[in-house]
Amino acid sequence: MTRSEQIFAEAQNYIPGGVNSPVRAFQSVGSTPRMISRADGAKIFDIDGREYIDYVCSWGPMILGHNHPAIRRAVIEAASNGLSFGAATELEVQVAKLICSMVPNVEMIRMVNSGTEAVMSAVRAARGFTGRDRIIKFAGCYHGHSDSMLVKAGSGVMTSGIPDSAGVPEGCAKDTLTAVYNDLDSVAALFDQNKGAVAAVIVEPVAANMGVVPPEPGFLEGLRTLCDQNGALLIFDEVITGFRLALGGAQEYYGVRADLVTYGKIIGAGMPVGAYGGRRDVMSMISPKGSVYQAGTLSGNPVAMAAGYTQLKILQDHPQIYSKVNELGDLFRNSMKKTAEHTGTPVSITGVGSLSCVYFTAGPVRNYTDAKKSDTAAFAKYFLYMLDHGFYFAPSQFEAIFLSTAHTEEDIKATAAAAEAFWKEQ
Ligand code: HOZ
Repeated sequence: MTRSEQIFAEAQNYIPGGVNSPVRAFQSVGSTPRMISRADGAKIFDIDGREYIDYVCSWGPMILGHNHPAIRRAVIEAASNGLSFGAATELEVQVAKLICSMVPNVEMIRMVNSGTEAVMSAVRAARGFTGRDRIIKFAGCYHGHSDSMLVKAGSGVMTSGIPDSAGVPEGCAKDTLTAVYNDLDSVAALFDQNKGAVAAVIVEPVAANMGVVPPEPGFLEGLRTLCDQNGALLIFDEVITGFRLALGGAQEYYGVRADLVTYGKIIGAGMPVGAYGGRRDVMSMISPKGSVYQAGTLSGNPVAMAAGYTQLKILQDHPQIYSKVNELGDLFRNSMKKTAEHTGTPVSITGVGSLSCVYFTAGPVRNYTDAKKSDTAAFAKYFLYMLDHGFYFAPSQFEAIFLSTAHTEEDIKATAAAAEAFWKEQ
């Protein structure tokens, strides 16, 4: 038994399922988690002395790679002044100002502690602003685990095959309407059936919790138009795409304006942070300025803000970072496509910028129903082979592959070579 296995066995006694978040459990790939002890650059290391090229990047925020020296220094310095004040700081104002200067249409922003909290709060703001209750979301999009968003959700919910979580009151779920990603007609139909009742449409502008499904040309623009026609707000959940596709996130990358935007861990460079922001008139509804209540002792935590500010400034000062990670993304997809062709493997490789997915289905994958056609048993075999050969992917078919500036062309070529060796054996 490895140490990871021993510790995981013990973990079962104290933590539900032995993990603090379901997607870490390795349940869907028929294995148990490697216990990670540290990470540096593009690599993570487990307590059994193995090292891996990491394609999870803490589920996205490590766009500069792990343990970046400038961010580490900023965290240590901030921590030496105290860990939490529960009071206003100058730094949180600087972070807010920086984000408002970087992101189109974000005029005001409020820090919270996770993407879940950001979405929960943004939805409340949209309801408060419009005086309406219903929300349209897309099957397979994941917006954290608040009650009203656990309807046809992606990520761990999709991986574990739970259609909708137990414990969500019917009253919460009834106001969540579900549309089909990349299908504007399905959205228009919901608006027609719920005239004057829809507060907002919430969407991952690149769906990255059912694998990675990019928006088809016209989809995001069409959502904007439908929202305008029906007096609803458009919320972009940029927990994954924010500051990753471009400095201004998907709004900048696709040139489509959202009314509200939600962010997660990337704002804290991996520290526990989230945020929501957008139009001044909507954000002015938030307490204590307005009547939509939302609060939190740890919101704008000084250590997290120091980490986030440092990462965001590096991104702002070095815009070439985006061409670099996006080129690495192209290289990853092209290398894996060639490998699949050489070996006659029926996979569909999707992605945009530094986000990718290898679906074990011939595709095309345009939405949740297509993604669900993937052969998850074939994915599991591939995943375990790659893990054993030093490549750490998310232990689920329905999560994204993330790249950072610390990854190299050699890392990607080695990954494609390992996949080729495995697929040749099949
Ligand atoms: N939902 C994110 C992955 N798509 C975060 C990982 C988690 O749920 O633990």
